[in-house]
Amino acid sequence: MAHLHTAAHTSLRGWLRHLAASDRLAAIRPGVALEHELAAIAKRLDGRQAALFPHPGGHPMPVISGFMSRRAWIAEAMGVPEARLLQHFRAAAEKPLAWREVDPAAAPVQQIVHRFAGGAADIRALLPVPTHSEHDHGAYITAGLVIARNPRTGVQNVSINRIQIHGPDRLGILILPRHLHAFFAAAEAQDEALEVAIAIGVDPLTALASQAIAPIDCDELEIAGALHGQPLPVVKCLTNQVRVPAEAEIVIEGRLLPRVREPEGPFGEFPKYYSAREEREVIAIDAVTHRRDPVFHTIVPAEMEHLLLGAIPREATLLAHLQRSFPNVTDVHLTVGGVARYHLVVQLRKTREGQAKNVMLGAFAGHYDVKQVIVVDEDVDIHDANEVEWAVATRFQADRDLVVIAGAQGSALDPSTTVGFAGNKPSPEWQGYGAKMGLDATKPLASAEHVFTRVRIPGERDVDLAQAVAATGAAALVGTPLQAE
Ligand SMILES: [Mn+2]
Repeated sequence: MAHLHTAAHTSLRGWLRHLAASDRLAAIRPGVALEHELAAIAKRLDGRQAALFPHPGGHPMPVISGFMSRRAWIAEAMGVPEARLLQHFRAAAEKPLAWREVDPAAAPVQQIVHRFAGGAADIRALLPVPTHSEHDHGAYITAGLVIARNPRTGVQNVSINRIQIHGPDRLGILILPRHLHAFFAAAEAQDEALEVAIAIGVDPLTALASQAIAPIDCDELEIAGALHGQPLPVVKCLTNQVRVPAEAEIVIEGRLLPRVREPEGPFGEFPKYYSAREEREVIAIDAVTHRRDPVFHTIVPAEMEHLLLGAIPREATLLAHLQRSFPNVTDVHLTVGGVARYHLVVQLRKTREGQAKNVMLGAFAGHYDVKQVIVVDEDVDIHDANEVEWAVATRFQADRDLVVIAGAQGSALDPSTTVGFAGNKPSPEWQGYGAKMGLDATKPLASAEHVFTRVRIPGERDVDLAQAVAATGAAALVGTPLQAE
């Protein structure tokens, strides 16, 4: 189905109705178990249909999963052709649109309020939080947009962090050394808590915007506004100063506690391995607000929704980064097999010999997670793994076209970087220490006639199979089995 420049989908419920109308939303039988069964069903439908779970574990609040599990769906939510996905995201990230604050009365997310003071509420009873993978410590919020304010400037940051349910009013959280980490470090240095809000159940474009690789003083909700083509309506939390999407399904209001660490994990992460149980930051819950009939969103870890949410903003950033030095880089793709983080394919309109190696060095510098770069020519479809392998098979020689850089910074979640630490976990400054590999799979600019001419059958692309295939059955032409000798 072709969806050319239509309006962007700015509401989660509108998007779910749109998926339902095109047979992309499966209604699951009521009452599946929150522990493993829900995630198992969502995983089996991953990339084919989103799944809506009524009464999961008997809970009145339904769970939704997998509504962003194809690249084409995300382009459709943006209202652009798939080929324009990265440029469109990049344009929004470069030109954010300030949000618009609305009154609580105009904010669906504050229709129902649960205050937690004095043990008045229990998060475990309020929300249907699934347990996903086999060795996960327990129930995890995996699709929560964590919003916090820079303690110095008040500018907000948005990130998705994994959040473990610790107790009735307590959450554990993994905070990687990025923007939220910097805000909390500043608050903690003053012995102060950091106010946070966790928005669960937002529209696809707001979720995608939260993953933008943006400067620390950029509020990702403004990128959401740019993707929507209109300012995002936000509302002030009831117990703190954080502004949250007014149209969200659910918001948890709370505080990151200074000088408090509690065990969090293990948890099955995007590389399809577990990350270990360690002492990590803790959030105390002050309130939960939600719509009258909320839907709880869960992302099944390491599946397509998780991978694409990370991949598209990274691809957009890497493409912009490369094109600043190499305007003849035409496209990039973080492959699914490379966990949408580690393996990058770059498409290049090569103009000089050796250029592919410069491009791969630029890509390694673009993001430390990038571990392998394959550079191919413009005729190779970088979204087709067979095409990329064909280019490596026929245009690459390891002694000439391979670049290996030893001892560089990589992803701390890549288990192969722990080998050689004799059973001990590497200390933080050695985590992710590993090698980079680049493959120049471009053909030479000059070669003898037909050496690198790709086989093509004239007219192949123009064949109209509906016209070419005869209406009469083939059996009449070849005889039936009974007539055969
Ligand atoms: Mn940020």
